[in-house]
Amino acid sequence: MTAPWEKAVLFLLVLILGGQAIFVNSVPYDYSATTECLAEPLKPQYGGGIIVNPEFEKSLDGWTSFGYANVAHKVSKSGNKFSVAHDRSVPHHSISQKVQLDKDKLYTLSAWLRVDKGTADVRAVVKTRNGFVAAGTIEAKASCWSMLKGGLTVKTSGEAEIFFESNTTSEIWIDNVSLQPFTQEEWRSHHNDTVHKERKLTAKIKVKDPKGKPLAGANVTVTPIRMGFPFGNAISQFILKNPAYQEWFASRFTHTTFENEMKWYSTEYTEGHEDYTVADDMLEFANKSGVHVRGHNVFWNDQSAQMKWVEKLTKEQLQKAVTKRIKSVVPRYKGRVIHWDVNNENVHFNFYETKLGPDASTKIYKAVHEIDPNVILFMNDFNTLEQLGDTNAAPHKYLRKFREIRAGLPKTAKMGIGLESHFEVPNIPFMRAALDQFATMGVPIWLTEVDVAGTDATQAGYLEQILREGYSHPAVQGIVMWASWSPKGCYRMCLTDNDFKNHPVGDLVDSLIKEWKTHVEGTTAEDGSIQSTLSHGDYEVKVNHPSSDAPSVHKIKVDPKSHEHEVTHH
Ligand SMILES: *[C@@H]1O[C@H](CO)[C@@H](O)[C@H](O)[C@H]1NC(C)=O
Ligand SMILES: *[C@@H]1O[C@H](CO)[C@@H](O)[C@H](O)[C@H]1NC(C)=O
Ligand SMILES: *[C@@H]1O[C@H](CO)[C@@H](O)[C@H](O)[C@H]1NC(C)=O
Ligand SMILES: *[C@@H]1O[C@H](CO)[C@@H](O)[C@H](O)[C@H]1NC(C)=O
Ligand SMILES: *[C@@H]1O[C@H](CO)[C@@H](O)[C@H](O)[C@H]1NC(C)=O
Ligand SMILES: [Ca+2]
Repeated sequence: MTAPWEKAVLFLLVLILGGQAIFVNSVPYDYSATTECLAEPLKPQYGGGIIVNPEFEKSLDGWTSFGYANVAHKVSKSGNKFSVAHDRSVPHHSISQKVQLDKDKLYTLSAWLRVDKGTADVRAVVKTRNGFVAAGTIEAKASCWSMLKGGLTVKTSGEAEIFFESNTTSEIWIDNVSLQPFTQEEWRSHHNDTVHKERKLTAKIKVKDPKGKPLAGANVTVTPIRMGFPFGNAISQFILKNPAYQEWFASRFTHTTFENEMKWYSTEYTEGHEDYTVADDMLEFANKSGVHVRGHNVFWNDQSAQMKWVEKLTKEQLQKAVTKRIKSVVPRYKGRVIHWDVNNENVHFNFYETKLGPDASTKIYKAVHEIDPNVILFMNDFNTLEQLGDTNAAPHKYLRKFREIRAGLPKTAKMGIGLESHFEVPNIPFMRAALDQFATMGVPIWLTEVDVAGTDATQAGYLEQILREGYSHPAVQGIVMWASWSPKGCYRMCLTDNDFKNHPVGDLVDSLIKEWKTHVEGTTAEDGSIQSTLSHGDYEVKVNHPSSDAPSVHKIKVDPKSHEHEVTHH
């Protein structure tokens, strides 16, 4: 564990732009989070930020009772001082602090919480002039301290009041609260830092002549062929007979998910009549285009997504049908899909648990793993990053299910965290704080179904914030959007019209792809080499030198395993 406050020390960033020195005081972002409940919690992040008396060292200075709760100051056996809100007759009777918030800033919040009996969902809420804004939620326990991590932005600047509410009336214990503001510029500098550390590297290309001697003064053009960071979009069966759709898709994306075509209700709508023709053809198209496929899905845990014939099965019959489905679809696509969404949306829904018992999901994950030990087993669900209103899918709820399944699998099984990301209005500081919590699992995190509701006026702006945040979070390993095209319209977001001319969201996606790819030109030095910062990916290297009439063309892959390349110019 890193000491968070060390990272929070202000540092001075000097940017030299066009010969001008610009000084930016930038607070680095603290990505750490703790999702274990601890006996002795950790220090407040950023020394508490703008919170007064964040550790309750100075009694209750800065804090007041909210509603009609009574507030006490207590000292633990080990000497830690904290506050307790008690005699709470309704959820929001609690303890609070007044803060000044700025509408142009992004706020990251953290706090350590505990209750005196049982467990409770505790939420951090900020009362603003425009109403209440939820900033984070956690399950607090009586035996240990839990870290809440969240964030918010506000619509108008001015005084606000932060407090903690719970779904029970037990005591809430509070300590080490932090509210750290960031300017937009600082937030962007966090993105930039991650992009430089995680998505790019300094690559060296050494050009030699056929005799193996370094070739100085050669002109080198490095052109991107394919992004290294997985960036994809869903597709529908309409792509099979539509060359314009194929061309539009294949020239942009590295990864895909089939919207419906691999789902059980698509491959065995009628009991016993399996038909994989459409899914097979789509897989062939993807493979031919160099596009990797996320398998979606073996099962979907939503009652309303079941076929009539499945709903009617007895427990024993359903168990047989489930086994048959796994043995049919998983071997068929073994080695051809990189991920499986195994029992889709099993944080929200429990069709199979209801019918087959509480360990139904775990058994299904295990069976898929036994057939395809290399495929990454994803838990795919919504409202984990999108919004705080759906407490059933808060990060800690998702992680509870994730841990339960992981505990039932062999250590060798690979799991992944799939965050659907169907957004309305994004809360970007909350999204980042939620990703920080998922990152504590140390497994691949993908945004699997990104889209944004709404109209041209807001959609592209929100989509940009979401995609940049995902691309720039150190723990996110891939992004797939949920904008498959159909002549009757898309699920919620179409990138193009029916002639594959971009809508504003399509233009945004294209400009991000362009930004995330790098293109360089230069001349080799005396030692025959050229060095440059390149995004991970596949490149074409074209070399021109007076020693030959024709350029030579080479292909290289730039990733953390290979940043030095030698090419021979003929
Ligand atoms: C708060 O942080 C202090 C160190 O600054 C630590 O000693 C204390 O245990 C923490 N308290 C809680 C409840 O996390
Ligand atoms: C409050 O939340 C906890 C933790 O999720 C849950 O176990 C409990 O049943 C909830 N209590 C009420 C009264 O809703
Ligand atoms: C972006 O980050 C890199 C590495 O952290 C740094 O060298 C560069 O100056 C930054 N650029 C901007 C515009 O912040
Ligand atoms: C296409 O299929 C071949 C043969 O199965 C495989 O080696 C290759 O990795 C696939 N390509 C992609 C992009 O999935
Ligand atoms: C190399 O590039 C320079 C500048 O762009 C150009 O003048 C020169 O002709 C090029 N040489 C070759 C061999 O292509
Ligand atoms: Ca304390």
